[in-house]
Amino acid sequence: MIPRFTAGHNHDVLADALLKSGALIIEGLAAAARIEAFNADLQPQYERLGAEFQNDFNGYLTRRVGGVAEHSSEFQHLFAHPEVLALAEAVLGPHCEVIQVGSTTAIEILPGEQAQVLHADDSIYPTDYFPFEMQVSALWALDDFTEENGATRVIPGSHRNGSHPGEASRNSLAAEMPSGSVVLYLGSTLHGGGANESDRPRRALVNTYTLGWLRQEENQYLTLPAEAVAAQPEAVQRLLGFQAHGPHLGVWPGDPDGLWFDS
Ligand SMILES: O=C(O)CCC(=O)C(=O)O
Repeated sequence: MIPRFTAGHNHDVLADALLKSGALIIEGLAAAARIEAFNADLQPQYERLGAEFQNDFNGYLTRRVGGVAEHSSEFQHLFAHPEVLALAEAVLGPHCEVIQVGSTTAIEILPGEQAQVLHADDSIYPTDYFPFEMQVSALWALDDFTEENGATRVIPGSHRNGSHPGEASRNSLAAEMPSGSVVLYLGSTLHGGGANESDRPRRALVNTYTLGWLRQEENQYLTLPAEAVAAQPEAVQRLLGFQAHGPHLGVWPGDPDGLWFDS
């Protein structure tokens, strides 16, 4: 079972559930109007760029868009949602000074797409060197997610400190949830997009958060135009990596904390 909560639940309870199960769902975290506006902003981008990301891993009936901060003014509200950030902080905060973005990806799984191979997002890092989680992913349902339309599949307990069930018992579960809900999973939790056997696309936004001293999966400094960064509130700019990690790592002349001349 994927633990399931509604918005406004106690953060400590949620953090415990995430660390124990490796995944959890929070229903009804974003208003329908916000999701509708985000989808409207992204639709032309799927048409323009979405097919460029098609490959064996992403699928050939899936359209993706990266660098999402540039494409919708609604992005910031999902990316910096306080309940999501509280959980990312709870998992990652003990191992870094500040957390930061890993990647931002809008995903449209089209009818007929097969299930994606199950994987752990933190496989991009040398996780064997570190005895703690390096990443948290927050995948927002931008349509109602059902088993039929390709709801993200998750294996609770498959994370590094989980029960590590044997291959035979590794049955993935569909993160069924209404639009505006989010499924969070640890970087080491096995998951993947489901097969879309419906006749409509299934849309999602997945943002990953990582330790502030790691390299970003999606390099925001070179991906986002300066105007797109400047349009974000300061807290979002910082989360996108536009702040140093501690007093010495990643400083630059425009550092918001004036660390450049101190380091
Ligand atoms: O689209 C989904 O449901 C999951 C996508 C995913 O896990 C990935 O591409 O890393």
